[in-house]
Amino acid sequence: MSKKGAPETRSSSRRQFLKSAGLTGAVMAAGARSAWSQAANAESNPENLPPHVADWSKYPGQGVADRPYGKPSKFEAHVVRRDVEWLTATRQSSVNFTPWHELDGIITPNGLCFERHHGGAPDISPADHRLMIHGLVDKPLIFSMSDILRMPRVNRVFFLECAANSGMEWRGPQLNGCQFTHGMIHNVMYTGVPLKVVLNEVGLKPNAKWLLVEGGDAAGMNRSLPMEKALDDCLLAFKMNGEALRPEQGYPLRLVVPGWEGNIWVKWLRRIEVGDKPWLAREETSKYTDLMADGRARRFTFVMDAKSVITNPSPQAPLRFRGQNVLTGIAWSGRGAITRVDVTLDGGRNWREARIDGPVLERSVTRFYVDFDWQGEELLIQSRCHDSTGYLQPTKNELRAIRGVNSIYHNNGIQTWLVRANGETENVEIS
Ligand SMILES: Nc1nc2c(c(=O)[nH]1)N[C@H]1C(S)=C(S)[C@@H](COP(=O)(O)O)O[C@H]1N2
Ligand SMILES: [Mo]
Repeated sequence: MSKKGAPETRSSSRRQFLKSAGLTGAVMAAGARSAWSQAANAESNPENLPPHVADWSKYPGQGVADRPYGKPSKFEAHVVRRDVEWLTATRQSSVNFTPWHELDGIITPNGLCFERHHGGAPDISPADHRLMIHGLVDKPLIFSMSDILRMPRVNRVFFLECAANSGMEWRGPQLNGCQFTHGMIHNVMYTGVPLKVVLNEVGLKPNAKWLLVEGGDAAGMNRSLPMEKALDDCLLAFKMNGEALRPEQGYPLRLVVPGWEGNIWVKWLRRIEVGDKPWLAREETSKYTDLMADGRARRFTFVMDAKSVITNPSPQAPLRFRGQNVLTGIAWSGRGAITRVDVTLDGGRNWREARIDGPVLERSVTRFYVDFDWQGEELLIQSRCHDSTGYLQPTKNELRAIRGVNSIYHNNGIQTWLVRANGETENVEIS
């Protein structure tokens, strides 16, 4: 760990990452390591323990007017999104990461959902926001937010994963913490209008096959979306986890493209152009290709394949006690539901089926547990998941055999953590 708690880099392959991601420059990272320790393990004040009467039992607490909008306890101040300063040239065109090692269940709290934007996050007045739909339609229309809020809406839980999640890890272990290796994913309940409802309203011409979806931010992010997906399960979302989208998640309107890479989930959605083919030259997609070993590139790799990671223990959440312990993690698949998760504690010699708990939904994060006993032995822990298509999460070497190591995107390989005898946990790989 560096002084400032920057995730450690283990080789120079980050240069390759920066280069391929079209990013330059390097500085430092945020989040002191000490702050990562779990508050529940901090030293106790004996004055507050039995047989004494705890301080907070002696006086009334705060009143209901003190918190018009509630915040977490001050003891949870270390539970924050973190960024890695050297990863991108600017803080506007950058990314921060979800602290999965501090979360449980399947829902990511809005304030902890990782952010990725290419031109900073605007805060747009809903009164001034418009969505224009034009091109191969019968009736081009401009929708206001109040138009959209009067259309039939649905509630759906989905994960959003950036295709670059785990992108640093192609050549070997890089970043010490699941927040950094796997933090470019969040999972929330969206409320929104099915895209097909709005497309029905404008009326599609017979040759309407693709949509160009475009954001209203300074980056004017745009991508080509095939009509089949648009009419299947995409949403125009205005709420997440019950409340309005946060500015950084596209307030007042974002596109939800279930199971597909985060890049196409355009935020601050202002325009949809309907056409008969993709807009290859113009769009961001030219960057979102997967370079393979032989120099050829995979394009239109929209779907996020099944993937899992153990969030506890992990480098930011070491084991602290011998005896009874809880191992937990998350699994997800852009192709369907998670049907099973296996966990090994001994580097793959023995696997056991993890206990899945909480809702199991398609294209959503699923939570798993292994309740185990630890006597201070060294562990090599991994999880691997199966999805409803019968797919099994591959090892990193299986992925490399097909894709080489020049990729940034779509790294869904099995993650290994080494738990040392003192409980400290590290990002490693076993061959
Ligand atoms: N308008 C706009 N939409 C955007 C982006 C952007 O920069 N501008 N970034 C995309 C990328 S690359 C990702 S991974 C997701 C991230 O969504 P989040 O910030 O809610 O995590 O938004 C996508 N939508
Ligand atoms: Mo992304």
